[in-house]
Amino acid sequence: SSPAVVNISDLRLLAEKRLPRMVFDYIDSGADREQTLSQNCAAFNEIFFRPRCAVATPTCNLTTSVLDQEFQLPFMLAPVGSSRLFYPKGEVVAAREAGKAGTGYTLSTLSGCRLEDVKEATNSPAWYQLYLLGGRDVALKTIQRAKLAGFSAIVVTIDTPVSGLRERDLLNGTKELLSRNPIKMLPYLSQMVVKPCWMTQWLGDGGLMSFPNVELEDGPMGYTEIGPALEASVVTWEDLKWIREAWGGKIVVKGVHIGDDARKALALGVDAIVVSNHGARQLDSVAPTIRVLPEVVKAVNGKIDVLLDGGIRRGGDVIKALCLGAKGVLIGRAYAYGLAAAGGPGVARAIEIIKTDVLRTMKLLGCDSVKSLNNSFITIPESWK
Ligand code: HOC
Repeated sequence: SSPAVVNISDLRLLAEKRLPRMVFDYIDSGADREQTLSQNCAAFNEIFFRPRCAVATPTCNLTTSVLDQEFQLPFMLAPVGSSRLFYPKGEVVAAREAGKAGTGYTLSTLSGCRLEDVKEATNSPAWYQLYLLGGRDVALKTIQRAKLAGFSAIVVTIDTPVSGLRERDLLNGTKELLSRNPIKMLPYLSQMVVKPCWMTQWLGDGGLMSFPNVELEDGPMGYTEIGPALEASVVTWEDLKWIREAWGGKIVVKGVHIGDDARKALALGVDAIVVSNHGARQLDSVAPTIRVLPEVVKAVNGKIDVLLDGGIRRGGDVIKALCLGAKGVLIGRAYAYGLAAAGGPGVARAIEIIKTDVLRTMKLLGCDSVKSLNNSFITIPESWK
């Protein structure tokens, strides 16, 4: 908890220092011209607070309940693929820190750690994010493992009918790195050798990335070739119905942008929705998530929980989303930078920064419980209404 790290941008700079370009940009970049990437953050600046002054709030309650589970904080950790590239045992490390803070962790299908080990690392709620890679049979094995391991919800991402175009990843050879084929990686090795600290830790953690929760057949080289599977995870409403039945527990749909899709998800019997544009990594030029949150909240009319991710870098952003009707938010890059900068202490610092921001902002707003936040605490642009 170095005093030099006062905000998430500071963690981002430390991550950039430690990581090879291909790994840093994998976290940092977005799709196409990255319009939505910058606007996810910038849109929060269009919302202004309306504080109640001369109000004492000696205690502030930050707990929220989502899917009937208690979270000590109104934010949880979002699924972030390939976290083991950022730091040894990255997914386990991040889940452990979420658990210590009393908040949730969502494990990506594209985890480098076994889902059982990740679940074991936390006593707080852990959700499993599912891609349909390799078809329903492959997914079914993972669903059964996730159930057995004790994940309390499955999160189905619906915005990946094809992978978004991340130009920085193309230039840097990120796909080649994930392909696990050392020959394909050769041209990009120079990015790694200039980061000896990362490289030593990465090799110590086993080196080449693997995806132990996606039980694909091994390719001709004797290892799982994840590359082609990363091109798409097509999930239709029919698939969602199948997943809901195969899982038989709480189900969250992630990647909703519009009221119509929210209503479809509701009709299908899902338990929660995440308003998400995949951290601006899929379709560029979609509206920032905070901008479309009111439409989705209105569409579900309080019948299920609505969460949001995208662009959260400060506690004030969390509070603005709650004022607009979200039950909580997910942070992705904010903690991934911390993980990449310093492992567990980096994730802990990211959580602490946002938590203390939330607490301070609540006091400045004159509100003593996040459950009491509503749209009377903010002003939004006329065009959002
Ligand atoms: C399966 C097709 O969520 C990311 C990950 C992977 C997206 C792959 C999409 O990098 O955003």
